[in-house]
Amino acid sequence: MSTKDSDVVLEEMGGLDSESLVESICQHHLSNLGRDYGRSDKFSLYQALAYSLRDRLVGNWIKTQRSYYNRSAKSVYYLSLEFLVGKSLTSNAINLGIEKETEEALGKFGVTLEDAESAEVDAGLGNGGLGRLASCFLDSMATLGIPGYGYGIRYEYGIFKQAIENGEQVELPDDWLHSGNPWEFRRRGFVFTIGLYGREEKYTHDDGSLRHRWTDTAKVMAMPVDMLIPGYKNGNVINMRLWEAQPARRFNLDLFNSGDYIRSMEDAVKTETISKVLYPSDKLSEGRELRLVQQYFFVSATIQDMLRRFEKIKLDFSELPNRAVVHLNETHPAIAIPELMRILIDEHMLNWDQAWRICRRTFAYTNHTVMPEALEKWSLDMMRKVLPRHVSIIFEINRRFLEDVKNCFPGDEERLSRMSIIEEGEYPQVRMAWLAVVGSFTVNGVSTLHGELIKKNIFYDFVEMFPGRFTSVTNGITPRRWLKQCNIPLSELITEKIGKGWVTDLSRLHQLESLAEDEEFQNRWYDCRLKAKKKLVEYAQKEYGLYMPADWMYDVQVKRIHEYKRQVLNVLHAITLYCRLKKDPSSVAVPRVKIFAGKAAPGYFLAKRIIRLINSVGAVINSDSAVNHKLRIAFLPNYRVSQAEYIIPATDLSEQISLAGTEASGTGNMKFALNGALTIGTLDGANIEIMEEVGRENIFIFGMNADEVEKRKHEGYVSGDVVGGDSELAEALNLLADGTFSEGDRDFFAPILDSLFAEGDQYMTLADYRAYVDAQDALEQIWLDRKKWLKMSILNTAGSGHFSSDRAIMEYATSIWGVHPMEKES
Ligand code: 26W
Repeated sequence: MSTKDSDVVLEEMGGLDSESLVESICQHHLSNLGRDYGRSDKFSLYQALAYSLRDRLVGNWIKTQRSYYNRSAKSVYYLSLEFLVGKSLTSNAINLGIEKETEEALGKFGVTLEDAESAEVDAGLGNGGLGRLASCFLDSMATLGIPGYGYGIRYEYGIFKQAIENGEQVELPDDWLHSGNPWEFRRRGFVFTIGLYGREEKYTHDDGSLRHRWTDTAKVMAMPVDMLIPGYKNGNVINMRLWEAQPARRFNLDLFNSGDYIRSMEDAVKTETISKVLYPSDKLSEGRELRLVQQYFFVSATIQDMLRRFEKIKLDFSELPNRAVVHLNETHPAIAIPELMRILIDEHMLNWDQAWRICRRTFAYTNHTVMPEALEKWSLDMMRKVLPRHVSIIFEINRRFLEDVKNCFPGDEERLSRMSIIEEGEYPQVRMAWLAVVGSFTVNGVSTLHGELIKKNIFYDFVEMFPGRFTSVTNGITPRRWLKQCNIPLSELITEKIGKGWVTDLSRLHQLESLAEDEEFQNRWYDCRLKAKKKLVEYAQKEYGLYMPADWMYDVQVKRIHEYKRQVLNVLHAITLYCRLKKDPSSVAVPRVKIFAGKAAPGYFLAKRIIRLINSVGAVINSDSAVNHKLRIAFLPNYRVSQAEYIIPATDLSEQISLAGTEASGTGNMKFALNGALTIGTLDGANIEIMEEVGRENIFIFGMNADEVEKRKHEGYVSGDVVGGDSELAEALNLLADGTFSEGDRDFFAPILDSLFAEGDQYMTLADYRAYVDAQDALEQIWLDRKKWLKMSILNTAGSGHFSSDRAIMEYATSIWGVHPMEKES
């Protein structure tokens, strides 16, 4: 069959009308599920519909991939150890442009799209912001027609499931693949071999040159598992390729033949652990061998896949940077730099300078955090054991780099040790961030402030050497999932007023500005917001038995639990309101429910204690009839993408209260503002840009800015000093200490109090307390002025256009990657 004939098949993979969908759903019940469609249920309908949508994506996926190939377009390889996908059913229906038809088709089976999606399990292959950003970026690349691929690991277990028992976090395995994944294609025939361990060997090549090779390695196979990512109504479908580890051979034949059957099986089991589980920490760099193996495993498979494609077009390797750009999402995939060097030098016999010139033009690196603990460093000993050849390449990169440093800054010995990729000491370490900076042509931060801060602190020495290398691209979020999909009433109202163009050109939301004071529009805006709140009420009641009256203010802080994000500051405010209400039940004007959600890294003791604090304070407040008519606390267990889709549209007040200078960007902050929540926040990360976009008068900014934080630290901040002058703060802290929230156990919250006093209050929670409480008091007055609040809410949505991931991806494409949107093939 010629390609032309088969293209007929591509077109025939399924009609987009509701009748064709009904037919497909029935067919998949028979062919894939082996079930009677007359006895379908939510789960079978979800699965059959997912297969039906996949049928409708795959033709366009093949066409998209072919057109990259036919045009030899330069493509982006977005390497990320995390993708926080969430659910795909509704999102794929929307991007295919068949949401209505899908609803109609499901209606024939007596369920809604929301019902069917409730049977889908979140793909939670990430920890938080960094992973969700990667997924928003793929949505935008597909939507804009930027040629590219997402690459990562197909973890068998994603981020743990959080249960709350006695107010405490309990971690449960996330067995997300338990009932299969209808979205993926597992490509058993397309595996790559990955080497590990072994040793480096010198030898003389036939041409007489002295060469190196990596030998005696253990072998693991990487099998691609593809998930299709459609663009919004444009026929593009890009690929997210996740690698699954498999034993090199079902049986290790040597061992098998020598009769050691059990040991050969043990080896197989060991290799399968590589893609078993996502590391659940977004704080400490783990330093574990398995994590390094995960990183190398997916990087090596990806670079091989990239070179396989490049070699098909039969160009000189020097052309590689004109055909591919490898984007490193954090340093997690930075081992790609020595890996590409190794392949070019050892396997393709390029000399060092040729190979290095190629590498230096191929990689770009995004930094996502200023926390020094999160900067990755690998023990040199461990790395030498796992990747001996790469270590020697890193040494050579470092040796040449330090030569350059010496030439640039003669006589500056200290600088050499600061800038060395190898950190000397009793236990020498490889500094992955330095490796990423040296090996990339661009390094970017994720907000304007963050971009400036990393230049001023962690990368200061490098900026002096490579001033042009550093930049920033402010993060963004996809307006498809984070407005159109999760907030249907509001998005329909917006479309009615300004047309549907905002979905792919979010800056058009500015047109709402002229309606901000229109009373009729405000009332309709209010109705939409109320609908979203009622939807959350129902969800929280059904899933968790929580009660939250829809006419109260929803004051929301949902994100990973971290000291720097200062959930404790929010709790101190809750305790202050509690104290006021105890003294005078009419002293608090605005009824509010403080909603919290978020996971703590399993090994992060204090974060777990903070979860317990939130729940304990909540238990006391919620059951006290003297206060619970005005104040409640709700902790929603197991925060995840699909839960965020309920919470965010229902939020009145978005808490973005990190210590200035600590949150690189934040992306939740953008999702809330887009949906019309008002922000109470510090001048941190992208909050600053949100303020600039929505207007200083439409956001509640409080506390120290990053410069003031620095100054205060420099002067010598003593947290105890602020308590004396603030009786409300002193009272709140006393209640924490005297056992009020811990059934009389005075020691229970001591670790939290110690962090605020004995350990110096690193995140300056107490220093910002008064400004925070004052800002809360002031915003209550605005809440009471309903018209004013609604106006501000509308102006927040209107000013959020800048935070589309489409804008962010266009910035990457033009100012970093040098790639262009594909014109549609005629
Ligand atoms: C090595 C352990 C580890 C794992 C993950 C360290 C650090 C991370 C991530 C960098 C943490 C993270 O998700 N950072 C967040 O990235 C978002 C997307 O750029 C930003 O919006 C957040 O501010 C930043 O905290």
